[in-house]
Amino acid sequence: MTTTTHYRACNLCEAICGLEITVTDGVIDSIKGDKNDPLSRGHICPKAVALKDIQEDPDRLRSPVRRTANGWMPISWEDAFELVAKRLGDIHDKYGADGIGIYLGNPNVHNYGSLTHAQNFLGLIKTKNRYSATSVDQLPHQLAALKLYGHQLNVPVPDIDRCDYFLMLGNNPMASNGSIMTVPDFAKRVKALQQRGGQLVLLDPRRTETAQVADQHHFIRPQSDVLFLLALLQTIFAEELDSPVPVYVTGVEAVKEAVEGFTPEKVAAACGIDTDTIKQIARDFSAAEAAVCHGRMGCSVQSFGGLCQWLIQVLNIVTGNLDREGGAMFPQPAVDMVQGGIGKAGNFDRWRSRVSNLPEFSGELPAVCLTEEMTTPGEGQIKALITSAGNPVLSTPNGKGLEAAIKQLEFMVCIDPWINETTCHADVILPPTTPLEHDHYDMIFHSFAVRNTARFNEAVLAKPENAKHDWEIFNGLGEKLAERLGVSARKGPPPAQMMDFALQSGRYGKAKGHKAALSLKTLQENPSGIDLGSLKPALPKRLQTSDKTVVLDQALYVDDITRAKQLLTQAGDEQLSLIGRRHVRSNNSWMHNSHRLTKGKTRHELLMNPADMSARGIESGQQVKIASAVGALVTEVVASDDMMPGVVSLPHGWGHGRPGVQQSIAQAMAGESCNDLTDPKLIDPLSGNAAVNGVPVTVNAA
Ligand SMILES: Nc1nc2c(c(=O)[nH]1)N[C@H]1C(S)=C(S)[C@@H](COP(=O)(O)OP(=O)(O)OC[C@H]3O[C@@H](n4cnc5c(=O)[nH]c(N)nc54)[C@H](O)[C@@H]3O)O[C@H]1N2
Ligand SMILES: Nc1nc2c(c(=O)[nH]1)N[C@H]1C(S)=C(S)[C@@H](COP(=O)(O)OP(=O)(O)OC[C@H]3O[C@@H](n4cnc5c(=O)[nH]c(N)nc54)[C@H](O)[C@@H]3O)O[C@H]1N2
Ligand code: SF4
Ligand SMILES: [Mo]
Repeated sequence: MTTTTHYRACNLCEAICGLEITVTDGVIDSIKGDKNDPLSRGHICPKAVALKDIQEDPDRLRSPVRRTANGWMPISWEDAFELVAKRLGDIHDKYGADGIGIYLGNPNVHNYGSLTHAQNFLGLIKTKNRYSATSVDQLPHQLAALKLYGHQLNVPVPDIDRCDYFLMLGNNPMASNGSIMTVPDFAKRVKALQQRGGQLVLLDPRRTETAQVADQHHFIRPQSDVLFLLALLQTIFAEELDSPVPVYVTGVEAVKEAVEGFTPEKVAAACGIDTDTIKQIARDFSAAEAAVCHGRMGCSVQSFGGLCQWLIQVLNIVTGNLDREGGAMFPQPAVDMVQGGIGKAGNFDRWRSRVSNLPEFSGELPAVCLTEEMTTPGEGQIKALITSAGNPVLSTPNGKGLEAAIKQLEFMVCIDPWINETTCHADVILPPTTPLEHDHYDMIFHSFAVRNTARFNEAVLAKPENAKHDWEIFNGLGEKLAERLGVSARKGPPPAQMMDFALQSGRYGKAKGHKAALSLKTLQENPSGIDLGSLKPALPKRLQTSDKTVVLDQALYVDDITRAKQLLTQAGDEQLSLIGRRHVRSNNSWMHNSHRLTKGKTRHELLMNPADMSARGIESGQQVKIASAVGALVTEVVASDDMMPGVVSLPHGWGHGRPGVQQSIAQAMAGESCNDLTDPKLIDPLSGNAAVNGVPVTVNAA
């Protein structure tokens, strides 16, 4: 018996926690936090330990399968690549490139091989029908980054380790470990903030796990953050609490004018927050030594997501908190997607979707368009679908509608380790290696991290014979499709080699003469990672706008303020508002086949305020029917004082009882999918992002 110790960063969520893993004869013994990781400092959560379940899951596919009249049959990699290339090639000939749809799911951005190599295959298909989880998630952040700072990934993040006043909207890092804010060990960092006299103020329609550690929590009516933010700005300007802005910022006067009518008195009822509280937050925020406002899912995946993310930037800027220690700062990672010449700056609205006329963003259309682009006949209709690391049937609005549309496709191929709610409809499934079977460098989330660090790790477990990494699958598919289309194939060196080049030529690399002199080799010698220090001011140099200015008063945003006025008259609305939630033992839709994460009591019930329940004659534990404009479902309800009256919460990612799924543990704790209730018509029209929070529903005893 030989036992070895390995180091690896966890790539399941955005937190990039360092792990220390012991392995005996190819079997994982233990998974613990790596105390020497300069970012996570030993923190881990239960999902990391469940990597063992993923690894050993008998339901996980180990080699490609093909749908036949007699069920799923094994197929060799070579034959699978041939088959996919032939079918896609035929569809390409018959319907053109737009006949092929592409959906990229969330784990792609956690897997650097997918980021470096997906284009070797997907780049051959010049389709307008490209979609991803971005538009059910952080598109409003990327749009604000592009419009204000010139690059879709140039996003400032809260400098939590040095701020004194943290205003948080619609973000639950105690469960999610932060988002567009890579912050492993959020709890310890908040405690430190409080110990130095600072405070955390949270606005959320649910008294969340984060509310429990916050200094103040206020219920806010779903979707009304935009009014709250406008009133904060109005108060700050009216009371002259604003700070001079840097010379590279223009348009403050126009913003001042635009927010003028939104007094706290006017918005209080619509927000569900009293006037004095709004004023106090405005005053405290402005008076703090260093303050920062951050808003996430609750503030982006809703009907004013675009405007909210712009207003948050404006608030940080006019209070002097952009690019200053303790404020909103720009990470400067070793492999820099913004300044390193690697990531594309991005584009917006170069074309529109065929059916709903929604804007493109960086080559992708909003995910809410996917179903209608499959079902609406005409030139450009999707006839085949490629998914990689995605489960849109559970994660995009009106999953039932998408499911029905997928069944009508001529061909579907999925790169995914499991037969789940989406992949069960494929013709071919190509399963990649597991997280612990491939090496890892986090290309994306160092760009959102609250501290600059770098970490590269080798695979923990040997790659099984006949297995392929995601990047090898993309290369294999690319080679065959290029052959079929009569174009030349692109392969590129392995991801680690590409990272070595990027590290060496990057900010901390040999080429720059930096004392850390990062390269793949230096990171291999320091498997717990290298600390590159706290965040440092980066502007105006880091601005990617053509004239190196930040223009605040852009028509796209200022014009949308008019739409916010409609919310003022909606106060007192009798309908219930459906929002989502996350749990530390769950990861979107795909870790419910882990017995470690699903044991104990279920966690996918509807949460509802007791007053709303008694008004409808409903008791805790009862089955209820939830209905929206697109569908209805029956599930159990649990009474919760933590819910704001008028608001109910159902997590997404459940609903594993659908026919065709082959995940035995998940099927046993199936739950229902809240995206069978969410509506593709509910969007943030500014960005095209889905609005899955704030869905009007009715709830009655079933
Ligand atoms: N354990 C775990 N961690 C995860 C994930 C996971 O599934 N499980 N997923 C990862 C991913 S992909 C992401 S994007 C991040 C997301 O990270 P978070 O943004 O922290 O995600 P949520 O927990 O959905 O938090 C959104 C909060 O917004 C509140 N909310 C809903 N509507 C509104 C509103 O209109 N206004 C306000 N102010 N609040 C509102 C909800 O009550 C909820 O508490 O988490 C990542 N980390
Ligand atoms: N109502 C509602 N809907 C939501 C949200 C919400 O809060 N509420 N959150 C939204 C957000 S933030 C997100 S990010 C999306 C997520 O939406 P998706 O990305 O579509 O869904 P996931 O559940 O993350 O599914 C990931 C898939 O990738 C597979 N997978 C895991 N690791 C790998 C890998 O390394 N390689 C490959 N090839 N496959 C892999 C899994 O088996 C799974 O099928 O959901 C969104 N949908
Ligand atoms: S917080 Fe995220 S990165 Fe850290 S161990 Fe948990 S799942 Fe992994
Ligand atoms: Mo996400």
